[in-house]
Amino acid sequence: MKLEAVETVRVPMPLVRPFRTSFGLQVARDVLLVHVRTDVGEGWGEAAAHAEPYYNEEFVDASQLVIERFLVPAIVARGDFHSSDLSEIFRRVKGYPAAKAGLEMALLDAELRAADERLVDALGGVRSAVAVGVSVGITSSIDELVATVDGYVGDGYQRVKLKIEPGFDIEVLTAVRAAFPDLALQVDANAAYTSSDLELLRRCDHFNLLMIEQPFAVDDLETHAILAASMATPICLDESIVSLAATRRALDAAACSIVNLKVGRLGGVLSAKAVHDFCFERGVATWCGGMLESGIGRATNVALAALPGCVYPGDISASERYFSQDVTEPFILENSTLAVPRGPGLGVTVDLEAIRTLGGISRKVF
Ligand code: OSB
Ligand code: MG
Repeated sequence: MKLEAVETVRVPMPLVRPFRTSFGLQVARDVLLVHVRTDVGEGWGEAAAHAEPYYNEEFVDASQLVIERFLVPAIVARGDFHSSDLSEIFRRVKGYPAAKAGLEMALLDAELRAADERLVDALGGVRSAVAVGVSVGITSSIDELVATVDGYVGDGYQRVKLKIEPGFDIEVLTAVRAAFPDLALQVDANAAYTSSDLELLRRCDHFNLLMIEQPFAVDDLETHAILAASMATPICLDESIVSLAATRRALDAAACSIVNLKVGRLGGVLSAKAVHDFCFERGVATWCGGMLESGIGRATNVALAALPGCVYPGDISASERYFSQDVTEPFILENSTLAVPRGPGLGVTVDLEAIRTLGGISRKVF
């Protein structure tokens, strides 16, 4: 394939409700899309970095610059290429996994459409619908959280993830578990705790949780391993899983027994698939995480979640849980699942009118 044109598109997308985590509050997504034209056709991708470098080092202004100044020129310099060459072409650029993921997604979309093949089939997905849950942000009161969870359960979500942080944990879990005794429940701390919180976190064993996600810092495998060895609830890593090598180190250190796959954190859906395959061979469960993506990134997440080793519900909610207007046809919840798109490539159609209405700003790169 040969690159003929690239544009980046920034789309301000208000969230239907604020999303608060231990690292910050989001009221809108600053979505970065990548649109490519190649000799075999067009494609769209999403670079799911956030506006600020609070989840990881990357932030969306930087992702856009890296795409424009380094990643696109590297592809152009190569001339003819295949999507499987991209990890090597991008290797010289350190970091910026969301930028790499967005460009790879757009090129995969173009390449697969030309071959009339679906992303889910190219990856080796085995499901036509994927089990999903909802990630619920930190609220200002426990009553508000219970009411919010109740709303999502009413919408049909059968798995809920609660964001926790010091001071918003045990009391919250006690109330939510009392209100929903049978709900599939898990928690995510986004690295908000330290080794002095081990005793507190062990109390999570009382709430029959599917897992505890990333209690400690990205590079603190040791404390994760200490916690994992001393409680029954499985530990899942998100932020720490930045590459295949990091995954191997985490598993060898017994720092987790479940791995969260994220396209924008791992540098693309192909490296997320490689981490999936590695975990699958080692008998380690995986699932697809989310970054509040638009319909473009969401389509990729749904395809990834169809892989056989993705055995826990994904953080891939219906479009309406995030946005009143998406940039593709909306993903709709059916029996706590989302259907895998049927069309070739990512399988979604980008709504240019919606991008315009939302105030999307396009910049020609090449
Ligand atoms: O840690 O999983 C996370 C959103 C943004 C950044 C990090 C995380 C999240 C979520 C929401 O939990 C997942 C989603 O619904 O997209
Ligand atoms: Mg997480």
